[in-house]
Amino acid sequence: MDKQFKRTLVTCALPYANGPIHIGHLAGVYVPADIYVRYLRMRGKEVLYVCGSDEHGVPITIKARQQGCSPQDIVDRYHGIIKDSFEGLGIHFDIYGRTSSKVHADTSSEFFRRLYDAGKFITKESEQYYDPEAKTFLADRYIVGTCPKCGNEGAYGDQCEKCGSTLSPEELINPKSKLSGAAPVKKKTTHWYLPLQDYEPWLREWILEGHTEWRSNVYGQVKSWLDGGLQPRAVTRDLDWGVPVPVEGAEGKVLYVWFDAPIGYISNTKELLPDSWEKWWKSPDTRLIHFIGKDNIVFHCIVFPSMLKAYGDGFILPDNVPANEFLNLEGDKISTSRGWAVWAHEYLQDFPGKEDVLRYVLTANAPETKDNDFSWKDFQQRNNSELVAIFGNFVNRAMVLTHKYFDGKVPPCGTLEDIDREALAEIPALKASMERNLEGFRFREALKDAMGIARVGNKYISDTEPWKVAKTDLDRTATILNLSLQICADLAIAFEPFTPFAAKRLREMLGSPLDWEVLGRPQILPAGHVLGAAELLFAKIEDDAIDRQLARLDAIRAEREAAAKAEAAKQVAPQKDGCTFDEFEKMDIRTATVLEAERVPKTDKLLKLTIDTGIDRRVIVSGIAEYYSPEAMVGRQICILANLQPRTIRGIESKGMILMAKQGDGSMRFITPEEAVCNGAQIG
Ligand code: B3M
Ligand code: ZN
Repeated sequence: MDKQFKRTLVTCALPYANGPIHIGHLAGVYVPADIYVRYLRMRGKEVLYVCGSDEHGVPITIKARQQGCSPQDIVDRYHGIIKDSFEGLGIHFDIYGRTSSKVHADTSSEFFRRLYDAGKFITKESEQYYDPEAKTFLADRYIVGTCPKCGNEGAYGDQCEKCGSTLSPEELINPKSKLSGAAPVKKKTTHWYLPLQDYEPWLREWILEGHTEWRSNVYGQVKSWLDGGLQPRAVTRDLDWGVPVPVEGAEGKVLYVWFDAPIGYISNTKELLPDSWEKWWKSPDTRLIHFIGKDNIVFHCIVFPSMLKAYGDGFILPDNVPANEFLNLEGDKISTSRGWAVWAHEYLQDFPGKEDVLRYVLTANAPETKDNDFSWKDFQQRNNSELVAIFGNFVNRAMVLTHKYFDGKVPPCGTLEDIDREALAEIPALKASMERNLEGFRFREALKDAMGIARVGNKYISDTEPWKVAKTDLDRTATILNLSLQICADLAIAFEPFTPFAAKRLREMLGSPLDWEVLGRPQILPAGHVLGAAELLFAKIEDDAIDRQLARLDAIRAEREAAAKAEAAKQVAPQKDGCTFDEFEKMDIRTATVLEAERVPKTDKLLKLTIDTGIDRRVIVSGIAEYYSPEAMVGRQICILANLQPRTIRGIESKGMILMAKQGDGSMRFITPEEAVCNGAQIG
């Protein structure tokens, strides 16, 4: 790590308080940030760890409207749930603030005003959609209509959630306001814009030349934005929820949520440290790190830095922005609207005492360089065969044997053998690698290093078999257990950033505080040191717990598929080309009754039906076996096209065709007269 910095300010993206947080958020932002902060603290660094809820923006107002409550009710509810989820997972920010606070309103308002006074904004008049009945401008999300791409009638003015297309309100067919149902009209409105293009040369120099060490996904996104040419960005909106624009003539306007939210990092710091916040934001000795997801890169690398630059006054810029890619769930994109997610607060309820397991699995599979997948089977497997079988098992053996043979006291270390020296030699190398990886934001690799120490310990104790040696040589047993306990102490330190709950229990078992510096040193725990009672660090996760989670997801999938099918079934084919009455008259359509029915062997779709047509008994082969069983057909009255030319299907001569109603999803139902009629009645 760069020596020039005295302290580190770590921020995590402020979650929108319009829903709970899920594993995608945790893996993308909060677990890696927490690992980093815990590591820095173990190394004795001065760190401030800031987050809070993002409580403005249109989605919150929509949710409030849907639920018939105020936006404040919504943010109060989710702020509480999110805050508790973080605490539950051991993610303890120095402050978890909120952008609906007074300090935030004052700070962001002052920020805007200063840029305004300094002439840093331009104004632009544009035409925006307006609801003439509700008498308010409409955000794109507030306009619904038919998607021009897929025909979904509930598409939003910014996106169709069914086909995923990005839309603009102009493209919607038959647009309507969500507020009143009225057709929106265009109306002129004026907004303030930050002319980002003015900052382009400076951004190029600062990031493209100055921060080549940033992750390639982050650097690459910044480069493509800059190469594509920056445009002025509106920093205000016509909305009634947010921080009012603090200038004359701006009634009904608020700061755009992406203008005020990053200022939330500053205001939350101010809220916590009203007298000393500036040392965290305005000192070149402070290193600022933003942990975010990839969809937030442009705001943290281009927009917010340009705002800070425009403001001046010594504000520092991020030294790194380790943005992660996305986490999928069981092979599908996480989707809050479809419920396709694992929610943090539900996980904490379903798996009490297993906070570390989620942290561990999300780190082992962290989407650091590409999108990655979370699956429950992998979750179970990593717990059972890594945390339990390697880390937990090793610690348990070392502890239990020490209690058994040495009364719970660290036994003395005698003469070392090759096998001892080899095991011990691996640890400093793993430590050094872990440090490099943690400082380079490669948390998956760092976790592998930590797990490497557990593997060394587990292999050492398996190979040396102190439980056998104890029968003949207690001195040698003492040495083996002494070294094993030293490795337990190493693990208590190495795992503190990753699995802090287990690390704490392990430190308590070992009865020793332990700091980073001693990791890998010989004889961390002196001979004679008294250990606490042995307890299991991790417990096996059984199939039923996993099956319950999978069943929940299966139900969501089934529901989604059923909805998609029902939707497809509704699709109606266009009218065919015209036909003459004579052409129609040629067709002999009449009623008939099914006398016998059987499957055509070796096919899935065909039934062989023997029918009474009123004029004869004949056989028709029909492709309805997917929809009707032979038993269900016998005795049914149907309609047939009697004079269709006979065809031989699978060796059976089929004379005529059964009339079926075919729906958009391909499913079919036969047509039957409303009341029983005689066979052979002509239809026309
Ligand atoms: N609330 C977006 C998000 O959760 C946003 C982050 C704000 S960070 C200043 O993706
Ligand atoms: Zn669509």
